[in-house]
Amino acid sequence: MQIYINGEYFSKEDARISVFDHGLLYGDGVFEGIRIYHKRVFRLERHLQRLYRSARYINLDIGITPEELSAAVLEVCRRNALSDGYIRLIVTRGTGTLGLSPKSCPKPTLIIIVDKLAIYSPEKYENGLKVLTVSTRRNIVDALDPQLKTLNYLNNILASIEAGRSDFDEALMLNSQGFVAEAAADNIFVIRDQRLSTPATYLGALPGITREAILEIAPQIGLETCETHLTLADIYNADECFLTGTAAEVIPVSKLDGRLIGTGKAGPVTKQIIEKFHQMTQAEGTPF
Ligand code: PXG
Repeated sequence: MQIYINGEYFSKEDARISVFDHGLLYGDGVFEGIRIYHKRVFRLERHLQRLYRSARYINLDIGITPEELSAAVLEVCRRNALSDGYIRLIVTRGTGTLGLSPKSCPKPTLIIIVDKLAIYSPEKYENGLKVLTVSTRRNIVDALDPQLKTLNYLNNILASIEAGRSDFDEALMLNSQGFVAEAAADNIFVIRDQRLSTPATYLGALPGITREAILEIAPQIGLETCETHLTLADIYNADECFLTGTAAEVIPVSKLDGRLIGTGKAGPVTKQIIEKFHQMTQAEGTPF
């Protein structure tokens, strides 16, 4: 494995950053998780756009252009020669002093890791996930906007711990007003009466790259789409429900808080969407 740090390559054992890096000290940074399918990077441009938006939000100058970063990502992919895998792109504020001011950090730390991906078992794609609505609410927009992908994932981690402690597969998070936001690391969709709905991003959902792809696929199979307010009642009473994310792709939800959703197995529309999404990942992507 060859890991990129600030323009240099290191083995997994030698890839190190300073304990004074503000990404570690304060979670001060941004990141992306990107998928490689068949030696092609899926929606690289959209991931880079989101990364630069996240960086702008935290007032971080990445220091190189999106074109240069894109070339670096593709070079790391080439060097690691994985035909299917996962890219983790991290930009931290860089090395500074123990004070939290970014003024002590002259240069950001840019890390690119390419690795194999750990995913849910095939059984979960057939029988669906058991999801728990957790008490941890999604970060509020006026404190840390969940539309950006920052290194500050404690909110999601606390949610994930809560669900895991009760042996659920995933956590569903509400926003501070009680509307459905998203799962701990995935977006949520419901299908009812041939309409596909997902929480609007301003309600606390990340604008997922997979979410975006699913919103493109839906009209192709005759579904209306809607980005809106959803409550728990909308999920409990859905015909079908699934989560989307770079790692999970499209995965059905069979149970939420003890309520069976639909038949409790992957529904027919969800299966169609999974099929279309697979076709998309096979056909698209930036080659390296
Ligand atoms: N919401 C949150 C909070 C996320 O972190 C998504 C939604 C889905 O977005 P994308 O763009 O991936 O469709 C994410 C993405 C991991 C891992 O290591 C997490 C994500 C992506 C890749 C890997 O658990 N989260």
